[in-house]
Amino acid sequence: MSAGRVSRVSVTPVAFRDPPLLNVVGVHQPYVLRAIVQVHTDSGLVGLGETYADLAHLERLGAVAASLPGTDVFDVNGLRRVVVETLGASTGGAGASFGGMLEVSSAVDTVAAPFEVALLDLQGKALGRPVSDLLGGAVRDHVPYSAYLFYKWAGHPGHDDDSWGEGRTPEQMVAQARRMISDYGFTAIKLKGGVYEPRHEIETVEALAAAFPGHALRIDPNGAWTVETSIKVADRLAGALEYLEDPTPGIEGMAEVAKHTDLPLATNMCVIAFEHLKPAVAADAVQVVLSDHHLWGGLRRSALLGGICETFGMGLSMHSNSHLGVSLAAMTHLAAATPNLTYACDTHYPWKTEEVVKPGALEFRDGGVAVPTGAGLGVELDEDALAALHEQYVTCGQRGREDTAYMRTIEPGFSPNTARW
Ligand code: GKR
Ligand code: MG
Repeated sequence: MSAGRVSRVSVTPVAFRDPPLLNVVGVHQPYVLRAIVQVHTDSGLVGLGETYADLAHLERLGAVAASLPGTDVFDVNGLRRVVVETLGASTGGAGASFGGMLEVSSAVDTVAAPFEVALLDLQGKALGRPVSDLLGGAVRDHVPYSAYLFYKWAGHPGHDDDSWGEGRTPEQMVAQARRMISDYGFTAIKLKGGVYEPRHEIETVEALAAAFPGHALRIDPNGAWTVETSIKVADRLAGALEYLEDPTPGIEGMAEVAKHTDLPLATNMCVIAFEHLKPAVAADAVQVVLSDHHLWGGLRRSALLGGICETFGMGLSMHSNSHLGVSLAAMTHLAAATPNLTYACDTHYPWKTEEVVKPGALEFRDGGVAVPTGAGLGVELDEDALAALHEQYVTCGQRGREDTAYMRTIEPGFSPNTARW
């Protein structure tokens, strides 16, 4: 079938429920906002993409959506040109999508990403081949993911407890891990830290290591610790962790920590764009980069990141924000077709109770997801679910990711945790 040209593009913001997961900047709000992109062609195909949905991002997505008709579905470089021309000089403020955790200097990559994924979905549908084939071919047919643990409240204030209950003590965190592992078979565990005193978080990791021997462990405090604290944590947990993720902020800080430990340091915070690779490599600041196609400009540019990591002998893992099934499909195809992505990828998927794709194509089993074999991304939108989650977006009252502001409605004196030791 001919792929044709883009005839129409829609961008639909949706909201899905999220538990009160804690992190260094605060707590997850009751809903996660995402945008579902549908790119229609004059040959009758529809390609899918998924991305963030704060207001500044939605406005940019809308402007690109209006400029895209006429683009050849195989012209991914043409898409980028459209994005650059549409955004012009106004590319600032892209950090709004990350709840205050990241400074993103240009919105070009975050805006281009969902459209690029949709074009690849269309190419695959036209050719009758999965997206992983378009990325060079799957080198694995099952992509491992990690059990992503969060300290959490038992429920959102004013609401019933959720089914996970409180996650605060090491025992509660072991129970959280046990449920995720028994439900999905994960063999890697990531603990989101930066919430409590480092000593408490270390004890949690030690309890996890004792409860799940042989599982690969990581902790990620999102840059909450000083260099000194990070070095102490690295010393104490050296035998327990496969990598230590973003213990301290910035390339310089990470480089200083790296000088004092053999434990690989990983990041999705200080290397978040191609321009950060040169200084990070020069300083030997990080040994593992977490890719993320939503942030790095799409699947092909993420594959390029994989090549750069290979060139410089750095490992590759994958970062996740809260997401739905269109993103999970894209992440799975990318990981399947990236030979040096050898760590289990992150996913927030187990925390989610609502979905926009039809069931069946993406199942977590044996610690991961089988790579969809259908054409394109291999997932189909459930139009009724999309409409319901869009309605939820309209009525939920949230218009951005505001972990700190939400936390302050509950703990007025809260300021992002910079725990010292
Ligand atoms: O969902 O609270 C969260 C995470 O902290 C997320 O925002 C981060 O981007 O998953 C993340 C990470 O730093 O690895
Ligand atoms: Mg991280």
